[in-house]
Amino acid sequence: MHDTLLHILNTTKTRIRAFEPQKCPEDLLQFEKRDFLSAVAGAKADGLVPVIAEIKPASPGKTFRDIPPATAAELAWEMEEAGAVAVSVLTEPGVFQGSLENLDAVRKTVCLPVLRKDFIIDRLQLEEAESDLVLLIAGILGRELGFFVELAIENGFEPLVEVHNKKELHSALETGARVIGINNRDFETLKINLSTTEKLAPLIREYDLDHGTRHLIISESGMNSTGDVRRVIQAGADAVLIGSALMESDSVFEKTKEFVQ
Ligand code: IGP
Repeated sequence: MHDTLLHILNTTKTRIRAFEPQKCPEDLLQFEKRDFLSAVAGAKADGLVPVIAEIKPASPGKTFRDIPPATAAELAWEMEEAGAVAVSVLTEPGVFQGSLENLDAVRKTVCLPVLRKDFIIDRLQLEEAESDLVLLIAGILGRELGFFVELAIENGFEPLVEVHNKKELHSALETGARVIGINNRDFETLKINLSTTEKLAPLIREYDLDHGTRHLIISESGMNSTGDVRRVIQAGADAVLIGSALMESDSVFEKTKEFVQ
């Protein structure tokens, strides 16, 4: 087939997908916050792995794909169709090549809860964009973590507090956050070690037993196979956050499905 025709067919496919009837009522699409905790509980009840699928154009030293807003919307739609419980959207425009426009396009397209993935260091960042969850990185916010957790909650967000070691975990547990992300990637070396989840998840479960609380544990980064996912779930994670493996695959739909089932 001629290249031009192939191109037309491809763009037509994109156009048709873009006009797929929206499943959510207009008001829900725009304004109401979507409940992440129920989404996770629902997937578990169905015997599925709760997967937060991430739209990530690039990561340090690596470019995956060019993702303008229309493409972000299409990828999110594939993730939703494949059974993901939430979509994470990088909005950091430099190293990760993300954008607030991508976040906006995704949240208008799917009904899933959407996580804003960025380096939040200023309260203004909590006012500039509409998302359901917001990432707060304990290692970056330090003593201000508690303040940002409260601010996020006041503004209607579900804060996902990211930790990488015991010290950060302890400060996360002192806040009112219900969702804790264990990042398997070390920010200093950028190396992945899934044993980070195996080390920290049991400490959260212990804390919960002692305090009568129930945190939701998300294992983040470095998972490439269903074996990897099984390993962190076994360690006590309630859900997984996967980016690179999806961005590198030919079919985001198929790859997401593989992790979900
Ligand atoms: C996804 P991976 O290895 O599947 O692409 O990881 C996600 O965990 C990662 O993008 C991430 C991240 C972050 C990105 C975790 N914490 C903080 C930017 C900022």
